[in-house]
Amino acid sequence: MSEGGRIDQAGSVSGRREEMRPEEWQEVNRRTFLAGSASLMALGAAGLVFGNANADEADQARDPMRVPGTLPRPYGERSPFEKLTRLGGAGPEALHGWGANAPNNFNSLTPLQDLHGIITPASLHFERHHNGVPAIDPARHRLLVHGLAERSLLFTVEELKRLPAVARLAFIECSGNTWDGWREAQDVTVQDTHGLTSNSEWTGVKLSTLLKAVGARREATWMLAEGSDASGLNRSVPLTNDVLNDAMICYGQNGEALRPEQGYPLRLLLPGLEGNINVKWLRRLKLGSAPFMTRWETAKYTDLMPDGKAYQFSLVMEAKSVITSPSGQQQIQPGFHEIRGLAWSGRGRVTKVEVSVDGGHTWQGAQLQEPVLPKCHTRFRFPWQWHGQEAILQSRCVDETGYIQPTRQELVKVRGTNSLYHYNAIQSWRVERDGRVRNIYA
Ligand SMILES: Nc1nc2c(c(=O)[nH]1)N[C@H]1C(S)=C(S)[C@@H](COP(=O)(O)O)O[C@H]1N2
Ligand SMILES: [Mo]
Repeated sequence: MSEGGRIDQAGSVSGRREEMRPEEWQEVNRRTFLAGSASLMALGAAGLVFGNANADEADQARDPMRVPGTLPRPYGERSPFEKLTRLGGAGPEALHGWGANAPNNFNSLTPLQDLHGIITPASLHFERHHNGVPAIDPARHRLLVHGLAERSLLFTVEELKRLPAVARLAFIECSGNTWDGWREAQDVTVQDTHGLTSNSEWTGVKLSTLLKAVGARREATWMLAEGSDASGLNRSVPLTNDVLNDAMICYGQNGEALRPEQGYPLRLLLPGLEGNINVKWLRRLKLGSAPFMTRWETAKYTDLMPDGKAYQFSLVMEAKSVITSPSGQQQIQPGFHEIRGLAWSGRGRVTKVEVSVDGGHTWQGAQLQEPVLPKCHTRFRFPWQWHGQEAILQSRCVDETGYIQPTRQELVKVRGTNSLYHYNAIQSWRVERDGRVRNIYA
């Protein structure tokens, strides 16, 4: 190679590669470690060990600078070193839900403890199927909109994609999320307790666009939404102003088509409302003037109150937050930790998250990471020094309506413990003297 780093006339890049000598590597490693420990000591992080980049013989054979890399792939995959997975979980619905004995009645949980930011990769979005994932050919799929309207319309997926589109970020949370709180499950991870919530960017057509197209009647105050899976899940949706503003029929998730597990090719998105009503594999919307009282909203997806009455159509997912690290079953070392977590509310934006490291005696504001969007996961951070003493870590969320996430005691006082769904109390993680983290019910 010639000097200069120019591209010559033949178009090949010329220039010299400036390489580090082994002595330089050693010097840099020593300095990096010292500088690193000095600056982290300022944060109180003595004891953090840095990986040694020193190149021994074996490492040299693997040196990515000495062999050409691989070619681009038609469809990307994560690094083979990344092992994060969803986890099958028998949630309250799989155990007690409608069709508990149906084949492929299944939950899977998002690994919240190791995710960054607010987007859940589609491949790690939690799943809830009452009868497995159907294989649907989008060319043959139809959406029927009918009932209390001037006309009935049958849409192909392509026709829906031609209509004006909208996109937004929103979480979907199963109302059975955090049911561990009702039954006081012991020694569980945050994936076990809170993994039935995920957050995506969704693209589709506004429901209101379709209601205009069919000429919905004034009396149409409810809508039946029906899925085309083997469970034939169907739910009544109240056509409130909030729903009319928010509801979408989605075909896009995080920039590509919905995953089969999330309802390919079409799903109903009702931001802020319980997961169950976000009907997947959507095939029919029927307008009516009263709820349709399907088995899903009478026999199941109701909340049994202390007086023995069942609360129906408890659809809104109230404000919730959780510290995702440190969290259940993790092992921490003394020193600096950034407490990290997620907060969300089905009623709008999160306005404040407070963190307690002393079991709720004192609270301090956490930093919210932008963007803070309505009905969307919001990430929070809080710097913390752990000196090896027992600590109880908690977070509590306040939303734009002024609602404050309750303690377990406050929640149980109103709701009793007969429910399976809609548990949103403050989560407590106890850090034991040896650094082991365990969930407790404070
Ligand atoms: N057609 C149909 N829609 C469905 C379901 C289903 O089993 N069939 N499960 C519901 C439940 S209980 C939840 S919590 C959400 C889960 O959505 P996800 O699997 O995309 O996370 O989908 C809802 N929509
Ligand atoms: Mo659910």
